[in-house]
Amino acid sequence: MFCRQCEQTQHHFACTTVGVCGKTSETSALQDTLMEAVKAVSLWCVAARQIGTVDPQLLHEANKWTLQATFSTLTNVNFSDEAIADYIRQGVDLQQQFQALGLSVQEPQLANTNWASIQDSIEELEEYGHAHSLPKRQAAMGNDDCFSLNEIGTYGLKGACAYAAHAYQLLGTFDEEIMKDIHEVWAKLASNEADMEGLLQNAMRVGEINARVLALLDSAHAEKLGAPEPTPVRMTATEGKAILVSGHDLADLEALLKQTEGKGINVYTHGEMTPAHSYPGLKKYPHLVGNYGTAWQNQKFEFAGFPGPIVVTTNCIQIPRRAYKERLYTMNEVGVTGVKHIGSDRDFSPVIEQALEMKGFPKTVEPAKYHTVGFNHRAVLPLAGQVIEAVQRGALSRIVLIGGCDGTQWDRNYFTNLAEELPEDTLILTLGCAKNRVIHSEKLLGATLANGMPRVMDMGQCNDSYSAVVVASELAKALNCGINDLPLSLALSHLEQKAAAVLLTLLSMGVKNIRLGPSLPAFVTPNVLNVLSQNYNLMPTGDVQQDVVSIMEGK
Ligand code: FSO
Ligand code: SF4
Repeated sequence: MFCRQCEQTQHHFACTTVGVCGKTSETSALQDTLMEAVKAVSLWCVAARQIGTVDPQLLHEANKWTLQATFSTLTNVNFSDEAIADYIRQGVDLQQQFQALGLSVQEPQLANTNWASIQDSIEELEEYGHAHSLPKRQAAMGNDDCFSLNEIGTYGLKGACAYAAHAYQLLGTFDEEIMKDIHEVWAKLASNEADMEGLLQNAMRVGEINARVLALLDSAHAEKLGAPEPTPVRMTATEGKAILVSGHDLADLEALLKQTEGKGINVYTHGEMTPAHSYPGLKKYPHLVGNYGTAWQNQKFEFAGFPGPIVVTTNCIQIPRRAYKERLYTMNEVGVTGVKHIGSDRDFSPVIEQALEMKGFPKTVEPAKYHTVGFNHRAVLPLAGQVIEAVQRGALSRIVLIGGCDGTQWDRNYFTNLAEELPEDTLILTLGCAKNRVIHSEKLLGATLANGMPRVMDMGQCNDSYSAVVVASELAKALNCGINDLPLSLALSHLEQKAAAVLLTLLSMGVKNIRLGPSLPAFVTPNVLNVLSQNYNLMPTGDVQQDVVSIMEGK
């Protein structure tokens, strides 16, 4: 295997024997095959849209499959060889339906791969993946810098597909323009052409597509569940039977809340589900009692200690310990061999039965602790006047956004230290599971600015990154300046491909001076990094004290 798609990759080089995430060489090879199938189906979708007369049902199925199959290959999503092989087989079926239409296609060699002849066994599907591994594709392109740009586009587009899959979960429909663009970019990424300029533009196009996906997801959340509002969330346990929900998918949580109504079961959020408490359509359920645990990387201990079943709706899942495997349930694109999977009918009966059989929490923890979530752009923009006034009076020196992923590495403490070392007249916005590096800080707990506004405002899941885009754009408009002229700095903690998509979105908007850490991605070559530094002043996180000085100087 050779996988370097995420920040935790071995020795900041690549996982070559087994993934740091636990992914086996076999699963990795199957995922390589699946991604070749995604590109092949995308080539057919591009050709089909060009003639414009293809059965809409076939395109709908291809859209759905593209998003879900891609999502299954993100870091910490699917460790089940059977599930990945099923996605490949569905892709082969789609490809054959397109082939029967007699379309003409770019990259005919890939689009016309005779998958049918190799899909009899999982071993054959793996073999194909080994033959199309990253080093082989890199050698075929023959230019490491171009391949690096191809990888940047690939990982960013994986993240955008995951966000689009979330939007589909909520809406049940696709934005056809977005899907057309996603398929066109996969088709471009299928090419071995070492076209530096074209691949750089392609990466920025991924960022621009992802901006539209995030906007769609943002409106889908608000349309289905109401506008998020600042809401204190109980962070301590309540006596009684319990179910824990992790991942990002709010539609799944809503379905579980409906099915558990009146059953005497308390529902808790975990990790990236925490912002769920801010939605009127979810917080109206009194049995959504609070949050349990912290970020995804602590799940092995936290799930083991939870006295009820656990549902993981989307990323990030880790290969479970025996201590809780029997009460773990996956959904959607998530999969682990031997773990029960809730189907698309969202029938939670087995989860509910198990929760009722278990004891739950023996007593309510007192005193209770609370953390406020819900500073979505809809809640922050009404405060824009206060923010601008505070900036103009000199009462607010800078706004610092700390977003992205959390993870196990000790050097992610950079983000905690940065938040704690920033002067007291700075406002800290958090996003994604990186928030966990900030919200548990005793030093920042309950801190306020001179005008009484909270010093730390959490804008939501990484899925809510659109909030940062809206707030920055609106503040720039109100102050009649460019985004880069705002007293705003960004520090991104990246790990997986959703974070890559968000980074490309920010770059495509022309946002400069982003600090990226805790280390730079292994797939970025020195030459490509030079281009990104020159064009966007993208820089690695450094020494906290020095970075605080530079941030306060607007650098
Ligand atoms: Fe975190 Fe995981 Fe949301 Fe990521 S839970 S690390 S950017 O998958 O998706 O923020
Ligand atoms: Fe390694 Fe990350 Fe790939 Fe897992 S997803 S195999 S940790 S690079």
